[in-house]
Amino acid sequence: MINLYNEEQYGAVIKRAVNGVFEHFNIASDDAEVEIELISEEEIRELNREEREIDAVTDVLSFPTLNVKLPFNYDDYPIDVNPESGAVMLGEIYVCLKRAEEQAVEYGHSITREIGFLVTHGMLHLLGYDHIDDVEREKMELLQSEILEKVGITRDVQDGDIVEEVEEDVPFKCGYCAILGKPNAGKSTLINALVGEKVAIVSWKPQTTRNKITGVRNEKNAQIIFVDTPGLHAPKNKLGKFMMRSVTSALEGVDVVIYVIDSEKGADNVDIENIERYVGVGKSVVVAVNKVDHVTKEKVAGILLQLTAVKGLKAVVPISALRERNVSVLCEEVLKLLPEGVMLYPEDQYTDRNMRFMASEIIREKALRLIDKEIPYGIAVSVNKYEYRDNGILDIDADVIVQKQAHKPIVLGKNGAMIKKISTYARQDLEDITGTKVFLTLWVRVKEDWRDDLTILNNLGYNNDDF
Ligand SMILES: Nc1nc2c(ncn2[C@@H]2O[C@H](COP(=O)(O)OP(=O)(O)OP(=O)(O)O)[C@@H](O)[C@H]2O)c(=O)[nH]1
Ligand SMILES: [Mg+2]
Repeated sequence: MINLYNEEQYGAVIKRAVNGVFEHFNIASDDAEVEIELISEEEIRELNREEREIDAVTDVLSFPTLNVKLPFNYDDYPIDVNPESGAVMLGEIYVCLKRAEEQAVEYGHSITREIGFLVTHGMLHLLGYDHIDDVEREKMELLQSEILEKVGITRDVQDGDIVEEVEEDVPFKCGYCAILGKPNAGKSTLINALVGEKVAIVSWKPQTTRNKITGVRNEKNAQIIFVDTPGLHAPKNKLGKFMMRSVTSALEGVDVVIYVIDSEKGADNVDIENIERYVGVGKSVVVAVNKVDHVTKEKVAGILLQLTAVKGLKAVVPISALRERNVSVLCEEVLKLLPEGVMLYPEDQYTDRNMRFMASEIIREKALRLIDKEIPYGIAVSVNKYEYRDNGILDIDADVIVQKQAHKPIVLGKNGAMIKKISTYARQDLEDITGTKVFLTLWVRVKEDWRDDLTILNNLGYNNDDF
């Protein structure tokens, strides 16, 4: 990122030089920021006097704000980030225009080349290079020449040769991508990583997700609308049937399918059949081989090899959704397959689900994570009150519904310890998400075999209008 002051004529070469240095050091241009100004002889002399106690005109001055450690890592400088731009401020560079003009004549090349040279020199200073002795000087000069050569600011470049690079007119893409796979494969972890926000709850218990949930990712020239779905399984009750119908409905109208495989378990016949079915109905299928952080390279290679036999796959990407490894590569593969289209969600909206739904899911997540055994599968959460008081405090009252009388004491715990724990963890998450103080009241209620009771299912929001 470059903040350029009073410069129009040589803006293009300055940007070319700065970006050349960024690229050389693998610094994303959004991650770092520099200020550059072309100034007069008087101004540079004054700066030189004030800052370095040298009362003389010079060609270039640079003032680093940090001791940069190379390779540059954005996360190493949390307190040096400019809150407005989100970039790490590297420092300032001042070039004396008059001096640059004189030196250009002296060396017999254009002013453009001279300014490009001086800016590159200043940039290297900001990154810690110096010419204190001959060895250091030689190192810096070599690097300087290499970068200038790479970006085409050569000795024979003429004024007017380097012009602003116009961005290509890339068409905007927008489309839906459903995330499917067996229970516990890591679909919800993946959608959260892709969106950069928690849109879906996660637990190590299979069948955590019960509804399809939308999460939006915005790129510079694209919007991808991901849809998380319940894990594919043979339903044993009406809730299970609803869950599988919500998968079918998520598939309608999607352009791309990410099929997630748990590399610990490998791809079995059911996975292969599922993938072939989606390819067969004309979906563009990308397979994500997940949890590679937890298995050997040989195991991953075996799965990749196995998948080469499946016809019609657009891509197979090994990933770790949990560690966010290769997630952007996966995203690029999806992006290639999306149609052109206009943005469907406003840029600041990252899910289609409201906070009432999120509150009930977060409470359910804590119950799933904290309570052992089979009981969590029979738990539903119904939020009865979600209201802000005048003083900004958020009151949430919810029922934690269990399907058998015998489960109630387990969810309550000894002296209410378990429900208190669920409530504490859920409240902390809800306060983080809403940014307000939350008063959470939970009640444990029994609704016998609610998972097979259509009326209760509908009341809990599991109905055909709301897959
Ligand atoms: N080691 C490892 N664990 C992962 C990874 N991705 C997900 N998990 C874990 O796998 C478990 C299941 O993750 P979820 O994201 O809830 O899986 P899901 O596919 O959405 O599961 P259902 O909603 O039940 O279908 C959780 O314990 C996650 O922390 C990964 O990349 N590496
Ligand atoms: Mg899930």
